[in-house]
Amino acid sequence: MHESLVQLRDDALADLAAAADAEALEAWRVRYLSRKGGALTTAMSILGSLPREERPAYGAAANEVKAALEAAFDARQAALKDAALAAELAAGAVDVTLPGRPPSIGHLHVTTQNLRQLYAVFAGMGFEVYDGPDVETDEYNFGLLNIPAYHPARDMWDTFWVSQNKPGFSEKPGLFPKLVMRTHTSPGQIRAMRERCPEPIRVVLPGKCYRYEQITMRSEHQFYQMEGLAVGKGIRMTDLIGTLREFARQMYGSGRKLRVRGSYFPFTEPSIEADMDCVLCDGKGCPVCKYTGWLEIAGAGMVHPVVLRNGGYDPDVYSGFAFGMGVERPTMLKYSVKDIRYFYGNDLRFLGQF
Ligand code: FA5
Repeated sequence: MHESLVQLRDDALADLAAAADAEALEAWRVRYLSRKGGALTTAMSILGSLPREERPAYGAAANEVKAALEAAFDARQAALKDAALAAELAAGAVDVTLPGRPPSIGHLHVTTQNLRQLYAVFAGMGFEVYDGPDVETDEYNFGLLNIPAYHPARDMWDTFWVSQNKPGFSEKPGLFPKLVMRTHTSPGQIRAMRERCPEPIRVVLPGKCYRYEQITMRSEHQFYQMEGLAVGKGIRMTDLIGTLREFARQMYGSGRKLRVRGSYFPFTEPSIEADMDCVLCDGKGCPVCKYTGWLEIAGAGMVHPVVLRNGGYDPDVYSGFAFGMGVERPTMLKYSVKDIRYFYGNDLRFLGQF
């Protein structure tokens, strides 16, 4: 082979081996294989100046070098691509020996925790949980609880009415029952009584209540209540007071004191408010109990004879007591939560504390 071709081939292969990336590879291709001014083209161009008898051998050798360089180029290009891919894979590889990221584990909402605690305390006194619907008829929410349409006590429960787009509803008012989002859990009393009558009853009725209220730090338009109802023969006010005292002690500590004050609810007669001595200052007086030493825990009373009758029980034979308590407000007192809106604002910084 012509010496200059051997030199060209060896130089080119050495340079190719040193080309470490795509850019260097392209520069090499231009330098050696480019048709315009590439080293091989230049080597071919001297063919005409050679003696005639040397030309075939030179031409064949030049083609051989060209084929060798092209094959070497392809091989180098493939090798560099493979190396780049391998480097990319290595950089993005999952290291299976690294410790895993711990999944964040949730827990029950503080209201659910409280409700379960309430169920447990009352279950210990023989009360079972009884569920009523969130959407009630006007009759169950008010009428059967001795709150007729004109009764001023209806103002105590500003109400979300449920619109009913049933055909014929507007033309024939009264044909369909008027529906409300229940304003309290008390309508469940009627449901439990009508289902169980004439059996004795001991139930708690938890659930969400809805009131068309101004939202403030103490008042939400959706909040939980838990109702209690006991019906049977010979049930007296002292049973009610004993039940609430036992509840206060189990829930808030064995030394808790209970006091009752006269009150008014249309569905209980007589009606009371039950207070316990303040859990934060032990009854000495603090900002939470507004320096009275007492915290309100429930509205309650003896089931009104009209309500007993509406539930199917003869008030001359049966008697009963009922109580109703909020869930969020006592929790606010227990944990010094300043604003009721935190409960359902879904801020994990708040909820994670419980
Ligand atoms: C009632 O709703 C009566 N049904 C309770 C009752 C039942 C009395 C059985 C007698 C016998 P009251 O409107 O006071 O009562 O509400 C009871 C509790 O619900 C309140 O003490 C309070 O803790 C809670 N509550 C009422 N309105 C709101 C509100 N807007 N936001 C948060 N909690 C509220």
